[in-house]
Amino acid sequence: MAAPGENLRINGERLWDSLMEMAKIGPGVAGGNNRQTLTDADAEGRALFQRWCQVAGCEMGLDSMGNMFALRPGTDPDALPVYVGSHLDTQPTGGKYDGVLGVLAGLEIIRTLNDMDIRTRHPIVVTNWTNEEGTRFAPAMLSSGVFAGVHSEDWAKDQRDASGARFGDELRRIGWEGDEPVGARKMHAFFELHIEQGPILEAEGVDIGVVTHGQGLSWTQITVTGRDSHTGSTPMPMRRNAGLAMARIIDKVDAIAWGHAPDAVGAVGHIEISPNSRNVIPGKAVFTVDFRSPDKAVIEDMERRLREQAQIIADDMQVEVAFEKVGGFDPVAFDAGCVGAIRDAAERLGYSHRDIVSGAGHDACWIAQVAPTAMIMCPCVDGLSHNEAEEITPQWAAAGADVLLHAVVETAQVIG
Ligand code: HGY
Ligand code: MN
Ligand code: MN
Repeated sequence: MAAPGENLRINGERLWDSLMEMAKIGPGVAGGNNRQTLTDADAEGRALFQRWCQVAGCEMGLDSMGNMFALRPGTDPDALPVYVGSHLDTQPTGGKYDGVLGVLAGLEIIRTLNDMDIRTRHPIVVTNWTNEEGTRFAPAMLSSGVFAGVHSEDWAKDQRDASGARFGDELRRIGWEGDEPVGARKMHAFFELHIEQGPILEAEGVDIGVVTHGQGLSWTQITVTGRDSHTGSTPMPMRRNAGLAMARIIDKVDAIAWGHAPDAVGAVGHIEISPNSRNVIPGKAVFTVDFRSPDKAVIEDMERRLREQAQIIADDMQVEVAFEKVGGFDPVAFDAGCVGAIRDAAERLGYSHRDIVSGAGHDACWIAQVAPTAMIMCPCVDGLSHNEAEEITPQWAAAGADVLLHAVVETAQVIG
């Protein structure tokens, strides 16, 4: 396939303006975003993205999980489309670029091809995957997981947020439940541009991460049940303190991850304690353990150690402990052909690049199960993400989008 000329570049200013415009929707309290999935802010961001896609001449498809697909026709109607995209939903204290860069860089590719009147044989489709973050409704990458056949649609739509709201009801309430059967679409390839969300590229002064693999993830929700009682009048030996048991288990999570240094990671970011009253020994604690590693056997070993050690703590403290796997996926190797197209594009465009394993999970990790898939990463300042202070530079955004443009256009085959 003929490679595009190295002078084929996106319009970095236009991309940056679109990122800043989208960032106005669902603002956080410290300069980032709180545009959680299926909220009114999510609906507003979707509407803006749809308007931009329509102005760019795309036809918008919408499936029954709310996944959005903006199609730019190719010259061969029988050719499977090349998909590009990511997610517009954010963490509650999220940044302006996590996911959003990948969606709007996809739109920028369409805008650039329109400007230059370039036609491709394969159609190109820009995608917004619903609920990548998994923060309001677990698990992460929920709708790309349904698309890839990993989760059933019914199970996904029955997921509930902390207030008890049901995913399917919220999707319908915001008016973004489509008729298209989820997963019906077939892809020629899928490319996702994403900020690294870690420190490696910036520390090494490298413009482009050529993502060869995504590390695996495991989410175990633990429920500890003790007994509510008075913090003042209950003698220490009589207490069945679910909060203290949780604290001791969380300490073990950290030690288990360190036990598999340097690649494994572990933390607890979600904690619910009840009755959460200053003068009541907590009788219940619910929390989610997040383990990750590039090695599946290490993830399984960390899960096993967690259950063993949590059970010992529970028995010792006379509390009950229950475990529920609420999310996870195996380490994924991306498609060598797509990875090569990305690496060649970075080389052709003169951007420094290095192979990298994704520390975070992405929709591409599920889509890799149904189509040749690969990812591109750009650096982020101090490697910080899932924090309102998340920052990138316009140059990093443009470099990532240029490489995405070349990889997509080469794969979609330029006709003229
Ligand atoms: O959890 C993740 O890795 C992603 O940010 N949803
Ligand atoms: Mn993301
Ligand atoms: Mn994220």
